[in-house]
Amino acid sequence: MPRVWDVPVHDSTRVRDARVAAERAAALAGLDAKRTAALSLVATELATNLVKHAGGGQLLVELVPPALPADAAVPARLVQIAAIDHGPGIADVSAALSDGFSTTRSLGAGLGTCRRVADDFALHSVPGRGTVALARIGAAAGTARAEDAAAVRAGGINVPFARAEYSGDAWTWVRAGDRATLMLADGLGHGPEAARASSAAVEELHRSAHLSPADCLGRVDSALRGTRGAAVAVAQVDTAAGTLRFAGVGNIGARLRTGDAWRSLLSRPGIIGVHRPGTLREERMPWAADGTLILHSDGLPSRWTPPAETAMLTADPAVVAAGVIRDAGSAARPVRDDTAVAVLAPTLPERP
Ligand SMILES: [Mn+2]
Repeated sequence: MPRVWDVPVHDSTRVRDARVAAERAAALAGLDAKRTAALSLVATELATNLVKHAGGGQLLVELVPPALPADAAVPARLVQIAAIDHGPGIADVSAALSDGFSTTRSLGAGLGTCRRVADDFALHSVPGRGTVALARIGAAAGTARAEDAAAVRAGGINVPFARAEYSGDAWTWVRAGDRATLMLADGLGHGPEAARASSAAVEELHRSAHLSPADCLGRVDSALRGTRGAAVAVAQVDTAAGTLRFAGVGNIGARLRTGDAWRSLLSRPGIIGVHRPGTLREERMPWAADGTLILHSDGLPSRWTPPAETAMLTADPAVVAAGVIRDAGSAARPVRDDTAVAVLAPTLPERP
């Protein structure tokens, strides 16, 4: 089930909470002592930075599939830490990532060390708007390498309603040959029963990724019988054919960027596992080499603005997801449900 630690970090007493969350997630992901220590160091540094530089923020710790997955029926799980703030931002990101850099003469490890010990590390900052810092550490180093990657990568962020332990939303992705399949499921309501439904959908996708999106949905529908059901959308990119196929049932938002324009992909009414439509229809469209696809649950306000700036669009997909959630939120629109955002984007030839 999608266990997420949502740690508000507004003063230094919460840095310990961040570290404890990272250590619990490390245990769940089966990290050894060395990798657990690395993760703990990253959590401490990112949480400390939230307090010192951003006036506080949010630290999300969860288990995710790798951004560049190997072909595998059983997905590797990494621990992902995302630190999200509305602070003043970092004027010079590359300087902040260099070893020994400190704006407050801290004795902390520094972001340069975080980048070195993490399997993936990304930092996106806009002066005046805030910063997203993201790290992933898995049980074994180098499980996915850029050079053997498919042309796409994926990432996401999952925020449980009211800081619950489990999110009723879940997302995953899996590769089968030239096909990369991204799925987002929103279990009806929230809490553990919703989480059970969306986790069942994730497990089924890993058995069905060789199928078309409509057939995946059919399998997921069978797998979810007896659960309370879920809204589910499946998007499949065939990188060799340059096509995207999409099928969704229930309230999952989907936006596709082609060129500079974003369009919505529509799901059909229904609840997977409870009452599915008689025919599961697929939409098929070209997938541009620089395309970006964003799937989201209805915890995100329906009116949100997709990212436009290149630095964000070329960032790690989970950074894109974190930015979408951060920039869609406002005090005037309190969140009333779990919120998950999953992003499929091109793999960059050169990663920082
Ligand atoms: Mn929902």
